[in-house]
Formats: sequence, structure tokens, C-alpha cells
Amino acid sequence: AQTERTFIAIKPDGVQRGLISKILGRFEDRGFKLVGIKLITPTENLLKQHYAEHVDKPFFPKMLAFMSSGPVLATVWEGQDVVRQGRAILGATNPLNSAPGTIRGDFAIDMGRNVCHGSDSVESAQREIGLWFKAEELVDWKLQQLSWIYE
Ligand code: YYY
Ligand code: MG
Repeated sequence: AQTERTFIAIKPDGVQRGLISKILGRFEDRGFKLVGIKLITPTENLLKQHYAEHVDKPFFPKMLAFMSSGPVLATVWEGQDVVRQGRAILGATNPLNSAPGTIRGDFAIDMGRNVCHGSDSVESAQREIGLWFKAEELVDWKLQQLSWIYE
């Protein structure tokens, strides 16, 4: 598997419910490297770009209101296969279908309050990272534990 980056966001419900450290902890514990992080209340314009594939769906207006209602913790993680692994850590979109042990399976019930976002492909990740972060906000650093996490 190749080293790649993914965009993971803790939605306003996750921030309000005090789940930031638990969610970040799962990515840290797994061995992924945090390369970008900021707390931001997204504008409707940013959300329309971020969720471009959903703007015409019936659930979009409510989702837009919810997502812009308060701060979101935007993060970027780096590691082998981190896009796919990130989606697995978060669980299925509908928390009622999310396995226990996943973020949504452990902390959510409703689809419209599913606590977190994760990019669904390497291409989506690159697009989303570019929307949420400036290049200079992403930090290149060496994880000293690297040789204890990767063979
Ligand atoms: O990528 P992911 O977040 O797992 O699901 P998407 O199908 O991209 O939908 C984005 C977002 O929209 C989802 O996390 C919750 C919300 N949503 C909704 O409120 N109602 C739906 N019927 C579908 C999606
Ligand atoms: Mg999606």
C-alpha cells in the first residue's frame, strides 16, 4: 500500500459532544501521522464545494444548516492506505449500519448526526484537502516511531 493523505473532519455534533480527543486518538493510536489540523466554522460556499456531489439531493439544505452551525475540526492524516483505513475507522455513513468499534458505530445513531467525515478516495482526499487547507498549513515532519509501525 502506498503512503497517501486523507481529509478527516469532526462535524459540529462531534465537537459539541466533546469527542475530539477520542476520534483523533483512534487515528494516532493506529499509527497515522497528523499533518494538518484546525478548528473552523465552514461557510456555505466551502460546504457547497466540499459536498458538490450532494448539492441537489433532498437532504442537502438540512445538512448545510447543520454543518455550518458551529465549529468543525478539520484534519489531514498521512500513512499507508489511510484513505480506505480512515473510512473503516469512521464506519458506515448510516450509523445504524456501522459496526461497533467504529466511530459512528460507537458514538452515533442518526445519519444526519454521524459525527465525522472522511474522504472516499485518494482523488477526493486531494480535492478536499485543497479546499480546507492552504499548502503552508500542512506540516511535513518525521514520525520518529516510523520503523516501529512500518516494516
Ligand atoms: O461520505 P459519507 O459521509 O459517509 O456519506 P455521503 O453519502 O457522502 O453523504 C454525506 C453526508 O450527508 C453524510 O455523512 C450524512 C449526510 N446524509 C444525510 O444526512 N442523509 C442522507 N440520506 C445521506 C447523507
Ligand atoms: Mg462522502
